[in-house]
Amino acid sequence: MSIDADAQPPATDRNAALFERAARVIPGGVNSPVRAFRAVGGTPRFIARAEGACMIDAEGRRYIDYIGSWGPMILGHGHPAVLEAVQKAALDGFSFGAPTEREIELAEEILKLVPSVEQVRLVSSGTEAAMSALRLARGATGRHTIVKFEGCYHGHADALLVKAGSGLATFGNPTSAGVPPDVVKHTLVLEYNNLAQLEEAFSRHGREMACVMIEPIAGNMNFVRASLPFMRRLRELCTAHGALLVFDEVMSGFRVALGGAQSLYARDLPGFEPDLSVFGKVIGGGMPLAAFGGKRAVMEQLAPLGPVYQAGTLSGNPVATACGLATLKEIQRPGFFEALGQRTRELVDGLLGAAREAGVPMVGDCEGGMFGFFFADALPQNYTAVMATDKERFNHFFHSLLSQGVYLAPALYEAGFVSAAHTGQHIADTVAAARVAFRGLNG
Ligand code: KE4
Repeated sequence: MSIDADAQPPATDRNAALFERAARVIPGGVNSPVRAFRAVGGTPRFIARAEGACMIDAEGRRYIDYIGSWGPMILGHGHPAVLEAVQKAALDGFSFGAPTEREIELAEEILKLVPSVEQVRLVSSGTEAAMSALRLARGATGRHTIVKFEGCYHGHADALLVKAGSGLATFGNPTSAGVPPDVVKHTLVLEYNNLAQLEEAFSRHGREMACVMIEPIAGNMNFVRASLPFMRRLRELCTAHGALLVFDEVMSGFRVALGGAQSLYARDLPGFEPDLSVFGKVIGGGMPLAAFGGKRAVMEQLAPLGPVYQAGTLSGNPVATACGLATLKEIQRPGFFEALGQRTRELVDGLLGAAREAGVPMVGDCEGGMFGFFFADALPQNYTAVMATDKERFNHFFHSLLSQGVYLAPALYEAGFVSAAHTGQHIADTVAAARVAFRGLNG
């Protein structure tokens, strides 16, 4: 394929210079690995500022932003109401280490929007929320075994950095150095959407299962939905065996719908709800804030009421809660998700239409403000299928769009995000850039 993937800035470019300087003092030059562009190659862009649907890099180049800070920036960058709320909160104080009324307000807002949550605990990152939910599930059930799915990411707590063992439905192996095998020996890794494995896992291990943790729409496999039959059976099996169903909605929560992915499953499976939910990203509006919540009987196992310890210096931080609350207020405006969903659908349909015109095999899906696409003939249903899609074609596509001022997620296994600040013109410009990229892919 002839696209010039070397759409890289010259070494004199400030991004290249900053990357070189960063690498001297920060491992890999980044504070989170995916930002280093290692999956797609090339030089990461150092962002100077962002406004609305766009980011501006150190060279002053403007990009239409489909990362949105990996989900939080659902309103776009610099929304006036959010900015005002943060500025006002900051003037009142950054952090007190004592309870505040705004933490109650945010907790009440989450309970209002997510009926399955009767109590919620605020923390500072999705990793911390998922790790805490896991400990709570184990503490509340008195069991050790946990189940996760290959391709789902729940942050970097040791017990969750696990890949499937050899064969099906086996206890996992660490995906990271520094995680002792003992720490993951209770973690069972199954294939997403695989009903047979689910049945086998519960028949063999159901009695010792504390919880099953799942991304209900898997954004860490780009965009893969859990099928209705799979999710229905998962709920039934968890209930039958006394295992807690934990929805990791760090990415999908308040992003795919106002009530998260669980509200979509409840629409199709009357009465459906998880036992615990994990949130992040959107609820902080770009500030460090995440949460986990669920049934009161389970949540009251947490210190200081119960025996499960969990804590945090900056948990419920006054400035972060102001940012999150202002964001949650805006996304509740009438028609917000209808408009966002239409804009995202317009993007995906535009990209797929351009691919079809160019004879490039491409599939895609979206829900609310979250989308994904694959260079393949059919939507993947699990991690193995995602990783079998055309990575080289994705990477060429990524760099062609980046060189044309469109910033997609720099890895084929990452989802993309549209904000309320994206206009029809942003979408049209993106589709036009895709047409140029597809001409190159066929050249
Ligand atoms: P954080 O600790 O990064 O706030 O959240 C961890 C997490 C938990 N659960 C889900 C479903 C998530 O998607 C994440 C984090 N998502 C990644 C994007 N794939 C964040 C980007 C990064 O790691 O830099």
